[in-house]
Amino acid sequence: MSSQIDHLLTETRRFAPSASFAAQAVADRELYERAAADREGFWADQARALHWHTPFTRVLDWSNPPFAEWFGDGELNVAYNCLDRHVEAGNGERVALRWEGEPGDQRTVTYAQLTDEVKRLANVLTDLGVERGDRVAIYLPMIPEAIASMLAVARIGAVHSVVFGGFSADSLRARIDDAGAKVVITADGGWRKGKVSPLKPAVDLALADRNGSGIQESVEHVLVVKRGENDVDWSEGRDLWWHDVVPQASNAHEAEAFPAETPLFILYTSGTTGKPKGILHTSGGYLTQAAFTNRVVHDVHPETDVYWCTADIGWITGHTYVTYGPLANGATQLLYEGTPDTPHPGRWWELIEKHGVTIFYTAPTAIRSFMKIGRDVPQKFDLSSLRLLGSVGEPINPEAWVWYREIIGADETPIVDTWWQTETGAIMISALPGVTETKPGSAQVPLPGVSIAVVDDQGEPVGNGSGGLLVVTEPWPSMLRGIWGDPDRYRETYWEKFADKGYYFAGDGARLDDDGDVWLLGRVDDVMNVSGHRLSTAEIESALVGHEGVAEAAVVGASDETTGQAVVAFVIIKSRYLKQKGVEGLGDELRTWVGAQIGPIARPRDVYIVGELPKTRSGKIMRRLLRDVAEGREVGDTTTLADTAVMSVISAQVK
Ligand code: 6R9
Repeated sequence: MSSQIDHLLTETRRFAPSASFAAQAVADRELYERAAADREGFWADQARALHWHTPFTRVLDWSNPPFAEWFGDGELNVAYNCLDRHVEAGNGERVALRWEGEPGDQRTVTYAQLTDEVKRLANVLTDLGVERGDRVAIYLPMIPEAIASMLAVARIGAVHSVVFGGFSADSLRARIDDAGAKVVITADGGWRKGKVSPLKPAVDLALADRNGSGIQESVEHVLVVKRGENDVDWSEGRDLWWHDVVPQASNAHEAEAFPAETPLFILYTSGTTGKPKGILHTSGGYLTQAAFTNRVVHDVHPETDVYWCTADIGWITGHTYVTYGPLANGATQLLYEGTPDTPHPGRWWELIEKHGVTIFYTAPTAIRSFMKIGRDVPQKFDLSSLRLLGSVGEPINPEAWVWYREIIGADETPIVDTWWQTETGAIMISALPGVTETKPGSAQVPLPGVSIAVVDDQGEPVGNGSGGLLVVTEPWPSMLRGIWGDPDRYRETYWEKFADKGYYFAGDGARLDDDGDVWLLGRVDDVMNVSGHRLSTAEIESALVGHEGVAEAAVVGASDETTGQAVVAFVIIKSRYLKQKGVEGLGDELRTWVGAQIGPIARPRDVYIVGELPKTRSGKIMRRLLRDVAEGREVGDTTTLADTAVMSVISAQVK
């Protein structure tokens, strides 16, 4: 890793903002000065851009760390801020969502229409018994109803837990159970890669008879959007069609004011253990930073821009930069249901041309896969409407950055490489377009109001030109407020490592260059980043050992040209199983198995069947060595292994 970063640090290309971009940019240099002079006052100013039913008088309460309160005595309604207030300001006819389905069907939803739909759905949810603080699971494709569902749940002070539609029934069940969801909102199916991918059957499976499981079913109702037109089973009394209840419901619904710290959502993300963590976000601080960062980093001019963030709402990027940020700002955005290459490899570029997209925010893995296909595909389309490009989810290598700028951005648009996490809720490190001179491959500088440092194991700053661990040194408005139901794990995971300093430990390695700019080096824990999605090695290992043939498994993230990292599994097969069934086809069977257990994104790229795994004397698997094998490198230092011969055996078996 460090040789790779040294290579990156020799990157010397610099791109100053054009005078014309700078002249119209939302951000300016003064933001840094104001935030440096009075950090809390700066965030209070940003919060006042929202509508508060009851204005706050306190900004930050950090008297009980690591549990923060922001704007604690203020009251607001998140959905009101994203909807009604734009309608009341006379912008009801502005388009909120320009939606396109994968098969090419289209819908245009104005702020007035979206407000109306959300009010009806809020009434439906209330009639179904959903009250303030109750949890609602959302398992939907990228259709306007998905956005409406999140906002309706928020409107009544309930808490949503969006589960990515690509997750399996088992993953869905674990998330429903952990949150104790009362209602699930889903669809019959959604369009993916040219066909309907069913969703309702996974919900049925997740809620199937639990006799003997010892788990009390929390779900009372399942609300189903008709999208895929696929046949679905029906549980009378439990299941309801959206089209039977939402259009009929009253569109009169007054948004109630809730305290700023009212829980807004839980979003599960992979940690270092097998059990996903339910990251909890609350209302006022989250919405403040979501709206602010979307405005200044994405340079959103709501009257004129057509903004497109390609993330699914199943991930934090979809929460903050599809639903809450842009809608709080009253922006017009494109929402697309399908995959980038269906029905043809130029589908995204076609959408940009057709809808006149001006701001485009996507992940390095997508950019690299387009690079692989070749520039002639995007060059067939008119991309001249684009004026700003963004990147999120993993480090973007300079080659991809430069390709993105040249081929997609006409060698002209600024690129913002934005570092943040599910836990941080919103962007933390990024260039400000129109202000910062950008460097390909570096996320660069903390945003105004955000305090970060790169430190050594003792929490001491490493200084320019050195590498260490990335920490956040002061609380920020959109920070996580905890892990659902597990305050101890919250403390241990993020705050214990630098407890004496009170720093938040992000789990990422980073390096400062001579200018003090930040270069992210990837995770320092057992979390992989595959196509911008976080997966834990432990979670996949536990799925593998759940297979009848597997005795032991070790999983590593190996670097991959397209997906950033790829899942590579090393498994030891039970000898009885080997005698009876042999290894023929077993690798493929295990790949499919993991896909079914967790979801297709977790499917290993390679499965190696080995006789032994490298372990330390205390029995810890040395993943570092397996990564060397998986990446085809010479195996590193093996002196701490209990059995130093084991690596040569494994290397031979892998070949
Ligand atoms: C928003 C999101 C968080 C992890 C994070 C880091 C990696 C995200 C990055 C980046 C380098 C960037 N990451 N953005 N690494 N440069 N611009 O992706 O949230 O899914 O929770 O992942 O992703 O490793 O710790 P999440």
